[in-house]
Amino acid sequence: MRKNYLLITSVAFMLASSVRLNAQSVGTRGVSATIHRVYEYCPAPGQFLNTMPEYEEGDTRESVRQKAEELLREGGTVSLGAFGGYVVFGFDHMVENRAGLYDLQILGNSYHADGGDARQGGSSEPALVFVSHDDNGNGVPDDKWYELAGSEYGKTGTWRDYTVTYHRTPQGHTPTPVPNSPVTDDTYIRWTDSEGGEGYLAMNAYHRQNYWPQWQRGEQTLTFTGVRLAPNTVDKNGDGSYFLQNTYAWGYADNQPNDSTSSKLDLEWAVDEDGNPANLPGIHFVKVQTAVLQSNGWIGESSTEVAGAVDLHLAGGAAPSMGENVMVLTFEDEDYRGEEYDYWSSLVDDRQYGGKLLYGEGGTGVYDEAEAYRWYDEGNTFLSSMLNNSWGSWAYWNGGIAVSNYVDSNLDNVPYTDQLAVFRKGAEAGRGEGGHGASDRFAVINGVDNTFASGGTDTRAVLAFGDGQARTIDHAYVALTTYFLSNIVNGSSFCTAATEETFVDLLAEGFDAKGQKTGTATLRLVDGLHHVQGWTWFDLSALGKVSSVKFNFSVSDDQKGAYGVNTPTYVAIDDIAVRMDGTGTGIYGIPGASVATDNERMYDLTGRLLRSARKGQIVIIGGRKVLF
Ligand SMILES: [Ca+2]
Ligand SMILES: [Ca+2]
Ligand SMILES: [Ca+2]
Ligand SMILES: [Ca+2]
Repeated sequence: MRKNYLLITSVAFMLASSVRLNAQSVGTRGVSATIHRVYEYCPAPGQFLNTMPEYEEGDTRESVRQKAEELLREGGTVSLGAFGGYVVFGFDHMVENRAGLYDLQILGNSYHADGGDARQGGSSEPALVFVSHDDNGNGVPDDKWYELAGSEYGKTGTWRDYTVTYHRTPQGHTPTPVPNSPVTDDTYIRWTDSEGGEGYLAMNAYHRQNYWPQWQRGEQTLTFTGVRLAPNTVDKNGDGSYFLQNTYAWGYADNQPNDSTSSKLDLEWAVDEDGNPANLPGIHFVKVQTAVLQSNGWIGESSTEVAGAVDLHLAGGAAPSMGENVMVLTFEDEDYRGEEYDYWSSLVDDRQYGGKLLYGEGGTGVYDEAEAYRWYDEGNTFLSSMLNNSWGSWAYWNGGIAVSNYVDSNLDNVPYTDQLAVFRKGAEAGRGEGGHGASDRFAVINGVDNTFASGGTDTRAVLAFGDGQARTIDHAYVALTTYFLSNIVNGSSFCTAATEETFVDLLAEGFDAKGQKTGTATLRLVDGLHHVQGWTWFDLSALGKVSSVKFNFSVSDDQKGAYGVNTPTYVAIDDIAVRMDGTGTGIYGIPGASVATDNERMYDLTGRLLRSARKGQIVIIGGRKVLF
């Protein structure tokens, strides 16, 4: 069978010279807006290895580092290779972290292409970005590193402390070509990982040089540890002819195009190893590390390119990182815009279960609607919520959204009476600092639609705009409660512990003013033995303008019983961001990312403009790789 290689988007080819964007020095205060020094260049194997920078006989780790430094200072591009490969570089000054503004941008060669779905697709080869402040002032990156928590932080597909070992191709290795394909060796470089997985980096006909860093050819294995993002590649036609890399929303390098706001980075996102905000005044050093491990047939493995970095405050690109007209419901007293001094605190019940606020004086709910537990973020997001009613009584067990400040890390035999505590690694049982960004308060959603089971009830919690206006909710942050997580990890008399087959999804169902459903947004909380870690970004923008949202859960069969879902449906939510003008630019500028390339022009694989192409030549037109 002859495959059609026409009009195929490439993952990993080079547009090196065409992306030499604006990384030149800016003369302000004698400092440079771009990379000053490369401290380490440690790529993993990959199809662009030994070509960018170019390896020459006799090169050492140090001479290759110098070449990478020269390239990056002059607006050139270096390849980091497959998963784990990295570069560490620095600026000649501190890149400031200014409140509410993007601060830093890593340039890459990502572009959007036709065929993308809700997640814009194209060539996205995301890398994690780590940053460091020169605490000891010695000008060397020997200080604490912080991770920029991007849109995939904490999600079930994001694996921390993931290790991959590449094994050097043995002497006398016999290539495994894929018939009628540019793949010349499908078993070229073997890798093994810390999860018991293994696979190969393939060699393709476009890149026939050695893919192993030649200055390290004496080494039999190369091992890298980092954060792995879920694979983002899609075989669009199902026959291996068109691979599309979905972009992740924000917070990575070589993921969104350089001209997209979503490629910019806010140092506010820096967190330590436990997910606590770093609160850095600024940074001096940056580490960029390839975060995906995936092969894409004939176009080879995904491998991040770095084409420079920019201090946006010096270069003049520091747009507001919170978007225009976005308000956030934080559940913090100081952010409340109404009259009451301690509004959100006053809504935290004095015990987690059976308290007066959520269950009434008698402990069985209140029977007068005027007394039902409710809240309203008046003058801010205008979001509101009220406990559900069942048989004339309003109580939290009927479903609702309760304000909380309880925090705990114990997962052994957590009783149902501990329903309002958010799980935070290492935290003592207590109150405060459990919310997103170590804030004091958040809310706990409880309820599920169990009407699929006989005898099951509908207790979905409702979030609604209290002023009757429909708006787009951009996103919220979600974390697990200790009660939920203890059941998932250890099981209980209600619910079995998760196995490889288990999943639990949080659903946000949008409704317009007429009660018509606008859509459903899904966040996977549990995926087999992986679960959400820390506060995790939940994109709600696809629901469009909504008057209300109902939260629901969808679970695998092992989590169901005679009355519906057995898993305790309690999940924490915080920092709910609303676009106030109905349209808005969206937080972090996610929507409206542009298509990067000019449809009229044709480039060769090194990015040179072409007037014509010869038969059999692969060129780039409109961001797509085309075989003539
Ligand atoms: Ca900032
Ligand atoms: Ca790239
Ligand atoms: Ca230092
Ligand atoms: Ca909060």
